[in-house]
Amino acid sequence: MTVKHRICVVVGDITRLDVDAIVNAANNSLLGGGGVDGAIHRAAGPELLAACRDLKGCETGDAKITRAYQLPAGHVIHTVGPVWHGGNADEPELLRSCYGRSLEIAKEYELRSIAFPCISTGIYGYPKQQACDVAVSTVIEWLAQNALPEAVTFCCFSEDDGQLYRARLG
Ligand code: AR6
Repeated sequence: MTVKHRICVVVGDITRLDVDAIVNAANNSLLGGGGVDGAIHRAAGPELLAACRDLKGCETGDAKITRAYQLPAGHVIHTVGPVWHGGNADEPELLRSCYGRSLEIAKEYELRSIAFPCISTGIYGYPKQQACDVAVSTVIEWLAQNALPEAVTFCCFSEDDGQLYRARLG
C-alpha cells in the first residue's frame, strides 16, 4: 500500500469524526479559545478543560494528549501552531513540528487513526497554501517511515481548503 492511500481529505467539522485522535489547534495555555479549539471544547464538555488544566500549558510546536470525553473520537492531541509573523520567525519549522509531534504521540499511544485540522491557518494567520505544503510533506514523510498511525485525515473546514489538499496530494 502506498503512503497516499493512508491519507484522506474531508471537508467538515472535526468534532464529528470517529477516529482514534483528533488534533486541536490550541494556544499555549491549552485552556480553550475560538476556532476549532472552541468547537472541540464545546463538543467534548467541561471534563476536557479540567484535563487540560493538569497539562500546565504547551510550547509552540509541541503537543500533548488527553482523552476526548463527549466526543466520538478517542483522544484529543492538543498542539500549538505558530502565529504567522511573515515567515522569518521559524514558522515553517514550528508548524512542521506540530504535525510531527502529534504523529509521534499517536504512535506512542498505538493509535491507528488521526485527523488534523488546518493548524495555524485561521486566527494565527498562516498562509493556507504554505501551511498545506508543510502539513502534507510532514505527514507523507512520517507515513513512509512509520506503520502507526495507519491512517491520517486532513479535516478541512471549507471546500477551498479541501481543494488545496486534494491538489497537493495529486
Ligand atoms: N472543524 C475543523 N476545522 C475547523 C473547525 C472545526 N469545527 N473550526 C474551525 N476550523 P483556528 P489557529 C478550521 O483559528 O489558526 C484559537 O483561539 C479553521 O477554518 O481554529 O491555529 C486557539 O485557542 C482553520 O482552517 O486555529 C488559538 O488561540 C483551522 O481550523 C488560536 O485559535 C485553524 O483555525 C489558534 O489559531
